[in-house]
Amino acid sequence: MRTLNTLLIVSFLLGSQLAAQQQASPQVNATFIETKAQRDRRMSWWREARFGMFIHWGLYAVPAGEYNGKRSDRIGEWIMEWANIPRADYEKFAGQFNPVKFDAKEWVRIAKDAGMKYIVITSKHHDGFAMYGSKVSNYNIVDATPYRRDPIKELAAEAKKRGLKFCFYYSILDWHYPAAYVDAPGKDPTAGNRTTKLRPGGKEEYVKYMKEQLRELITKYDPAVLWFDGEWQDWWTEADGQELYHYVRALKPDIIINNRVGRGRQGMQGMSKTDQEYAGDFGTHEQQIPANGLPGVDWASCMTMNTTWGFKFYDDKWKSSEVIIRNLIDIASKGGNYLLNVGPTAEGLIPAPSVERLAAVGKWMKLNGASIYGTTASPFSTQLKFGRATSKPGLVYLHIFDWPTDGALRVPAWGKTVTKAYLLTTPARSLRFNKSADGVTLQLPAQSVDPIATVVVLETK
Ligand code: FHN
Repeated sequence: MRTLNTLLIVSFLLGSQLAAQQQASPQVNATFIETKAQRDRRMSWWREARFGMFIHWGLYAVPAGEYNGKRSDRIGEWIMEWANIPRADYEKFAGQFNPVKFDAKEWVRIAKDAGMKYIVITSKHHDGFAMYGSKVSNYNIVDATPYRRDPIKELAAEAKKRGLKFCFYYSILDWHYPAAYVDAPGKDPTAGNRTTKLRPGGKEEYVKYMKEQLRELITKYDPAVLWFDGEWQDWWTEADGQELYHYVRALKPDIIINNRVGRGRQGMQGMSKTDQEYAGDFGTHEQQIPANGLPGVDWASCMTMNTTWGFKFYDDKWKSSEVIIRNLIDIASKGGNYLLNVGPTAEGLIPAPSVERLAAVGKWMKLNGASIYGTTASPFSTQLKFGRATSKPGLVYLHIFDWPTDGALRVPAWGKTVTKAYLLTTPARSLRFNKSADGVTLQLPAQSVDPIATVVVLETK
């Protein structure tokens, strides 16, 4: 009896919900109950990784943010929506899409050298175009473009070769699906739109279509994560999300699926509501970082490096390397992963400003990666004035953004006893420190190692 209760209790998020659903709706056809230990094993690489590359690449890179001379400060991959481009006109971009400069080796090198451990690429975005050799739809890069090659196949192979996890983004919203139409004032019924409607019988048809695409994506490329999106459609329900979640896990039991498969997500804040259990293994903050830590919760923040996901040739609002590195530290100090985006050009190049910034992140990660990978959230109950903290058993990593002018760093007490302190880059040279009731004061060298963030390690007992 105890074992059963434990199983039911630990099969959180979905197992027990599924059991309820099965009772509620017999059409659910995949059962997935896992113990906490099994979930921890499945999630472990992802929790260790902390840093990944998001890639938004598709036909929208052809117009690159401009259509009939019309530009917008809206995100580039939504051009079919904000430029009100009818489906038949948008399809013409396929004839112009020929990324001859695409080099899987170079893309994976850029990600790996930045310190990234996984890659999530758009297999299909809202425009419905498959960036891989799909047998389910000929609206794909191999059959519908002069390129006639499958870049996803090359990228998956190279990522595996270089030890990076390969993952897919997949949009539930599909502006190209024949049964979908737009019913909005001033919009062409076949253009893009935040929401679509499906003709009678269209939903069953489309769900079948999605499943066939997901089956070929999983069986052909063996992705480690499925990053769903576009789930905010009126015709898409939490029950659909649960069902799709189990369908995908039945195809690949150790796959990890984000919380945008169902309807639990609370907008850009990204975490699932708590009024019931929702489908998904991790929360998805977008373009934001939670104010406070979420220790013990699986979540990731995805972010652009400028202000668009898909390439826009005139978007030069690039974040600085300092902001990006401090975001990575801030997110890790709150127990989350950072999924940082690049939007390659239609030629197949990652924009130079992105490459430069990723190289700068890589330089910092080369020296300080231990203070990010495999860490958990800061043990301090309040935000540190001088920076952030991450932790491992018996270790705390202080990330110092503001170097104390008097060299004295005051660290508040948090219940552990400091036994040793040193700069992460010079472990053999211990730092002197004084203990008091309200914490320890470290004596730091006059100069910081890196003004963006210098890491001090505290050994504790
Ligand atoms: O509409 C998409 C958008 O194009 C982009 O893919 C982001 C990435 O997380 N998600 C949606 C907006 O929330």
